[in-house]
Amino acid sequence: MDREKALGIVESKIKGPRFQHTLGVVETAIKLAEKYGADKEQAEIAAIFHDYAKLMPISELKNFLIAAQEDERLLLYHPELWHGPAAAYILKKEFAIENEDILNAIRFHTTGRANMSLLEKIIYLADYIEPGRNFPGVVETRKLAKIDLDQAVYKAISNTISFLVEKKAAIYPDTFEAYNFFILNKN
Ligand code: DGI
Ligand code: FE
Ligand code: FE
Ligand code: FE
Repeated sequence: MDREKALGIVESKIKGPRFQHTLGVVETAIKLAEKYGADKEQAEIAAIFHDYAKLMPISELKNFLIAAQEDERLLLYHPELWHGPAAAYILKKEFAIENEDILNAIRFHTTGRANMSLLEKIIYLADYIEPGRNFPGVVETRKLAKIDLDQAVYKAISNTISFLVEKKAAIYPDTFEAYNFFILNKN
């Protein structure tokens, strides 16, 4: 699918600030792909669609997770975690996007997971550091992104976990496993 068509599909679904965020993720993901040697077109498509399902009603998201035979634990956690897996399912079913790495980058963009692929890391990080973001720690993470991809992704994940602990939110196992993977494999 080409860029313009993909952007049109997404814009009709998520207008306004959420679409501006998506454009920021696209720009950032392409830069990271260039820097770290990932496929730029794959990064672009994954970034364009990553939040495609963000504004869907929870009941609809839930039906997509069931249809996709997604990990049932997701349903026990916050619905914020559902839009990535739902978007991956819809892309495959409705838009015939078959590339598993693109689908997984979208699927895991909120939680991360252990042993993420290069493309998964790029989308996770681009979502965190795109120019419109202003979380505490984002400036530091942007600096790291220019030097070391793994350190930057680790920083984004550990910031997210601290943020979740602070607001007493449940932490999904994939989020912890992403964090642990970087700690255990640090050299
Ligand atoms: O969709 P976006 O807002 O662009 O970003 P996102 O898909 O990365 O979602 C970010 C939100 O998800 C953020 O508020 C933190 C939250 N999140 C990430 N991992 C977990 C989580 N929330 C819970 N409850 N548990 C997690 O493990
Ligand atoms: Fe998202
Ligand atoms: Fe994110
Ligand atoms: Fe996003």
